[in-house]
Amino acid sequence: MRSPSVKEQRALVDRLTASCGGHYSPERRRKYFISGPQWAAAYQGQALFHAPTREPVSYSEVISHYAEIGIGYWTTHDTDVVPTEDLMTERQQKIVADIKKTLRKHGLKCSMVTTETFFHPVWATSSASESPEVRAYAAARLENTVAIGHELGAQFVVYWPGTLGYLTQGSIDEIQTLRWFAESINAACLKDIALASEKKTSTMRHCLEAKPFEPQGEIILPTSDAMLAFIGSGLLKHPEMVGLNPEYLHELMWGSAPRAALARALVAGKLWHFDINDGYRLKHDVDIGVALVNPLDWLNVLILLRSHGYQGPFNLDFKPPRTTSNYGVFKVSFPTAVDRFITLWEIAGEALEDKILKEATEALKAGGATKKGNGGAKEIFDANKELWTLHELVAHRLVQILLGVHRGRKFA
Ligand code: GLT
Ligand code: MN
Ligand code: MN
Repeated sequence: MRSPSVKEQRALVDRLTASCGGHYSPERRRKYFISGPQWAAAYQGQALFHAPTREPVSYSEVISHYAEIGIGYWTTHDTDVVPTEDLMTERQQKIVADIKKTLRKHGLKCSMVTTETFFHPVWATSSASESPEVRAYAAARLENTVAIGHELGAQFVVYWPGTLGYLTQGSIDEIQTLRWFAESINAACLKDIALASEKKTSTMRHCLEAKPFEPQGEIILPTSDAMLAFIGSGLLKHPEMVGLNPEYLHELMWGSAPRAALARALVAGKLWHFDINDGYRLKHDVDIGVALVNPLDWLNVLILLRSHGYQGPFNLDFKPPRTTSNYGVFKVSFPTAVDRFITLWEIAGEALEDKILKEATEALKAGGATKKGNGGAKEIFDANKELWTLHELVAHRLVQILLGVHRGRKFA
């Protein structure tokens, strides 16, 4: 094959993307509560051992590209759009006013805002630091994010506590740290209540996001389950305002089953926001696009969420790989991620309607008919033992549905 020029490379990417067999229309994509983070689209490909591979992208570019693609909601950290030194100044107000205009112009809504409490050196001892100045500054930053959220009409605010942990055992007092962390969340909730009553609007949903490690070796609130315990610990003034933003990969990173973690959050009534992506068990936060690694698990996750009426946002918290160009971020990364999600959502709907799965689950729930014996263990087991083979058949059927085999594959 002849080596293509850069211009030909773009044409090749376009042609092969189109050859993948079509895509959902922007109108259709907008029907889902799918949000695109500013930081995901603007990620330049840098990491500890990696220099950036992409040019910076401004919020207006991100918002206009999301509009073209059909991503209806936009999410951001405070410092994704306002430089740290401009926060809580008039300069911030100007930027926020411009963002509002840009969102309106492109027909997007801001659904979530979040505070960056991990990147700047001020957070080296975390936002729940021993230093009272750092803690007061952290609380002010959270309150400021809530104010930005109200200004932009966001319903959700997320807190990923980043450096809330340690590299060396014993260097911090965990109990004190948890109390201090709660103080900032309390300040944010009180600010929210005050703003909502002043503006006669509703309060926001404050969502905690866990990650088991990175950037610290040990994290104090490493999992969604730990965060559920924290919400119920008595340290929060308004636990009813605080819920979860689990991230798919963060649950895999500690070796759990994300679907089970989501189920526990649903049972607690705290699954409010969901970061969607993919990656590998017990490894790093690689933030790969949704369903590129574990499509079957993703199908199962969406079956759970569909059947239990999850109504919250699906936030595309993935990182386009370093090998993808600036052009590719908006031509390939985001549209294909959205389309894989919608396809799996639709397939989850098909699975819920599948006659074989329905009959199998109903039969399992009915249980095997016992004869009129004494109801002992052996009798119960004997009455069910052929029925329970259906577990494996259910798994087989789900794979068939994922692969589209149920639509009719010729086995010749
Ligand atoms: C950071 C983290 C993400 C969080 C973002 C929100 S920041 O990129 O790895 O999972 O959702 O603070
Ligand atoms: Mn996330
Ligand atoms: Mn992640």
